[in-house]
Amino acid sequence: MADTQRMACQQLQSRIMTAAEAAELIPAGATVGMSGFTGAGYPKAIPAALASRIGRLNQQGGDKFRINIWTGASTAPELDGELAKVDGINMRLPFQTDPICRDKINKGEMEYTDLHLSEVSQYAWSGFLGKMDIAVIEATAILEDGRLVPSSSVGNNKTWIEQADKIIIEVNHKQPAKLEGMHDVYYGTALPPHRKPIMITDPSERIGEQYLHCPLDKVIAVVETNAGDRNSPFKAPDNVSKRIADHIINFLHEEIEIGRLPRTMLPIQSGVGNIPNAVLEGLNAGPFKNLTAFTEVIQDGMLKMLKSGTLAVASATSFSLSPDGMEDFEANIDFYRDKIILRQQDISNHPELIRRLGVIAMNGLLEADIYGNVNSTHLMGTRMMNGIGGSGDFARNGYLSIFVSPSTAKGGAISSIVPMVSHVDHTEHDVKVIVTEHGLADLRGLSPRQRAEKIINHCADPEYRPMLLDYLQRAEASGRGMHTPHLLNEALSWHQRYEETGSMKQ
Ligand code: 0RQ
Repeated sequence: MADTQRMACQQLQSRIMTAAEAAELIPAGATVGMSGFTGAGYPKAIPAALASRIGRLNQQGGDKFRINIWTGASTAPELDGELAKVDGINMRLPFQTDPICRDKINKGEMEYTDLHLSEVSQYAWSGFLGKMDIAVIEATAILEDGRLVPSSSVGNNKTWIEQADKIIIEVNHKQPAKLEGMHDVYYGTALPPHRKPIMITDPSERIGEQYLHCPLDKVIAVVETNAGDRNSPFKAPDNVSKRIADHIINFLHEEIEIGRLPRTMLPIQSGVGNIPNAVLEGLNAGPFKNLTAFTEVIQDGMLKMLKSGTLAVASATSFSLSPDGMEDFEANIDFYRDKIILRQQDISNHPELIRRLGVIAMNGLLEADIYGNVNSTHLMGTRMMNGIGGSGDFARNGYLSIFVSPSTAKGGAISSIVPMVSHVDHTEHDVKVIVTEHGLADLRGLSPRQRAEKIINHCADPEYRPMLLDYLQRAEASGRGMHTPHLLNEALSWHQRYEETGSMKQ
């Protein structure tokens, strides 16, 4: 596609305008569906233009100008950060990672609802969230007939385009033109009782179309941009990440030897971050060939695996690449094109597909308790970190759900293994394996007390082990309930101690 062909739709030529002009079309109180998933494919110009308008208006006093923002997942400082800075966000959903947003949420100045990412479009379709006024969607190009070539994420864009009364499109000339053809947008979804099976039996299968349909009469503005995605660098895997990765890789080898995993493995899902990236690097260094990924996000490690042949195909909804990863992707896009499929997030994270394919899910945790319940969202039970994201979609429905974390945080002041988690995202019934740098606890088929022994002895930091064993023994001795023994007046005392003294240590 030549650059001049990025805006091939004649009918929309008259609606081309500046970001500031387009931002004027978004009224106070609007619910706006924006594109964007893990720092990819978000609108680059309109959010900042809107933030500067909101900032001006809010300085004049009177009622605050705020909007509700729904996205695919996290975006970037240019969107969440700019709008949060001017207090322009009322309700934010379904996932964010922005420090300014996080601060506002935790001060009670912004509403936030974090949702399972597979479920967001169903919520919108069912009317659970109210009406969407405007969709602001980044595209790589607009075809002659008005269909959109999606950009570096698909996320909820199909749903936002369908649900919104009005649509604004940002055509980003910086997005590689050769993204065209990588997407698979499925138009067969429906609400119950009209649902049909989703016919994917292998991550490589395509069931949809390469483009997003876009009703031209709803398009009120087109803005041309030329800016790259957020693309944050990854830290090189440190010793802790490498040890966690080694435990997982040894475990997967053992599962193959025992015959509980096929030699070709099963499709992998990997959360974003340094530990998951280290696991991917570890898999890449091993003997595996032609693996598949059925995941949300394609990160640097997956590109390396595709290049080496460790991975044959990756199905996701978005990229989350470092600057080096992006450079490699653009330079070798012809190689990657038929090995990467970007789907909407209600398909990339679909429980039916995750269960059918038997996905091996690997996600991060903030804290786990001795019985295997996992908190991946709330710091000390009250303050939001990021959100559940897709971890619940994959953890509950995966063949194996593995949760990873360093055994301590804040220089050892916090133990990641605690008597009782201060918030539950993934219950003991969903969590199959927990891994820290000290070891791996395979919890399958164990009773709560057996799980506790394993988690404490395999995963907890040695400094915290005696405290955890002491808690367990005293809870058992209390004679209250021997199925899941707890001392109710002490179960959250470690968190309380941290809040009061800055350390969980006694
Ligand atoms: O803060 O850097 O200020 O010290 O939390 O901790 O160990 O660097 O972990 O970056 O891998 O994130 C669960 C948040 C882990 C992530 C979570 C502090 C710690 C540090 C980060 P500092 P780490 P990671 C796919 C799947 C939910 C969404 C998900 C996440 C900071 O994995 O958001 O899985 N998961 N999505 O010091 C207080 C504790 C702590 C703690 C760590 N117990 N209490 N602070 N920290 N443990 C992607 C999508 O869904 C889109």
